[in-house]
Amino acid sequence: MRGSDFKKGKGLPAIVALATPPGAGALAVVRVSGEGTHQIACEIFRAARPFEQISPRSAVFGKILREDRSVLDEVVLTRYDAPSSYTGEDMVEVSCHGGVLITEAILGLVLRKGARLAEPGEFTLRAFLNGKMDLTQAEAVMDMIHAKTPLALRAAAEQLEGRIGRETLEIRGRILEIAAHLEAWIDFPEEEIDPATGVALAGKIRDSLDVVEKLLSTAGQGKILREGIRLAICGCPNAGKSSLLNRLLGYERAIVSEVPGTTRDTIEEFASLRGVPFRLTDTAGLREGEDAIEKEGIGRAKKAIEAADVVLEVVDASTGERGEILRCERPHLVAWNKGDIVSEERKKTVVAGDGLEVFISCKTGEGIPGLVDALVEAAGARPADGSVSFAAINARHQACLNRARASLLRAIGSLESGEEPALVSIELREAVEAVGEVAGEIDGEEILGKIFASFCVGK
Ligand SMILES: Nc1nc2c(ncn2[C@@H]2O[C@H](COP(=O)(O)OP(=O)(O)O)[C@@H](O)[C@H]2O)c(=O)[nH]1
Ligand SMILES: [Mg+2]
Repeated sequence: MRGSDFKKGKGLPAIVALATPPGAGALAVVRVSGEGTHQIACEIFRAARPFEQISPRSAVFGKILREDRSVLDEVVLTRYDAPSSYTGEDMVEVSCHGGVLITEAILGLVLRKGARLAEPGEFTLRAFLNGKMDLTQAEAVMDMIHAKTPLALRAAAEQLEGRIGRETLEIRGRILEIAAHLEAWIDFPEEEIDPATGVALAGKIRDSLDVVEKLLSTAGQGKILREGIRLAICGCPNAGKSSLLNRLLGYERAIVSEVPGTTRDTIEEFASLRGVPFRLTDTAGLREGEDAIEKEGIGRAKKAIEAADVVLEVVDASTGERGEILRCERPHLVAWNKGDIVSEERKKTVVAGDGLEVFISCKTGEGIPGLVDALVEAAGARPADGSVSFAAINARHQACLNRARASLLRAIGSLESGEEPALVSIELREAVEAVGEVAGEIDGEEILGKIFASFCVGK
């Protein structure tokens, strides 16, 4: 985003970007949006009908011509007229053949005609500035693109539909109303707030606080859906940690060997377990390291264990040997491995039965589904009532709502201790501002620029 472009409304200069990933493919899409887009299209596109006669929101087959009128590519061009487009501006989308040179040549041509390269997230920023979507919906676009599991995708789709934005704007409206009510007194300083009204106002603030807290309670879900649960697989050398990683992934990612100390570095891989995103880390077995590299690997293993949301200890049930595990507050599961080579009798004596210990065999697959259930449960990926909350806030929303919560609590405190209405009103105004920021009531291009800069180019 360029500072000078940052004016709410129409008339921002044309930007162009490749909307599809770079590289060879059947098709690629080049997107152009902003002032002058249709003029550029008139100059570079030739079809059976002139560009001016193409109706909005229709796709037309034609040719992209270089300045010397030679044919660059045969394409399908879709025309959009403001405000009925993704950005709310005049736009065209060119579906060309997906070659690196072709897309570069089309981009170059559009740039020479006066557009500039779009910055990351700039199309979506314009959609936001033109009131096509609120900020939570803009963020949902990115969440959808980056969703790694079906659950994450559903949550993003729900957010794209606008639920979080609507809920926060509704609370904002309610707090604003209470503030206005209060400020009516401030204008007549001789009048005191009578206690009954004070209690009623505090009750109303508490109602808003409840909604804020309900939204805040979805933050954990949101973090899981967006970032995944960090699971550290640890235990003694040769317990079967790497075998278990491969089992959970469904392919042979880590080297499995009977030689203890084979895994020297930590290996991190993403897995979708029952639709819940997990970041699995296979670690070096915890023991007194034989050499410098293994020692370094063990150091990394300890760091991975410290950073994990859930710790999974693998124990070789045929030996029962258990090494040093870093005890911590986080859920700790024990998987007794190699169930295929221990007797049923021994299994009975080993499993403590507190629900966090399971018998498995990486060789036969025995017990793996049960382990996966236990992992999903230990991670708290599903709320206790078994439902999955699909409107889960992100870290930015959480920060805004925490500020709002603190202000509302202070407002209630001030009101109950009979302080000046002006003080309560200041707190309420702060809460209004903080809640409003969730959906994008933000002053300042810098903050918006930061939010959109994490998007990808062409979106
Ligand atoms: N019988 C049997 N052997 C296993 C099982 N899981 C792993 N192993 C063997 O145990 C050895 C160590 O496995 P590995 O996954 O490399 O252990 P790590 O050092 O903990 O990563 C290898 O020879 C594996 O084939 C199992 O469930 N049953
Ligand atoms: Mg290993």
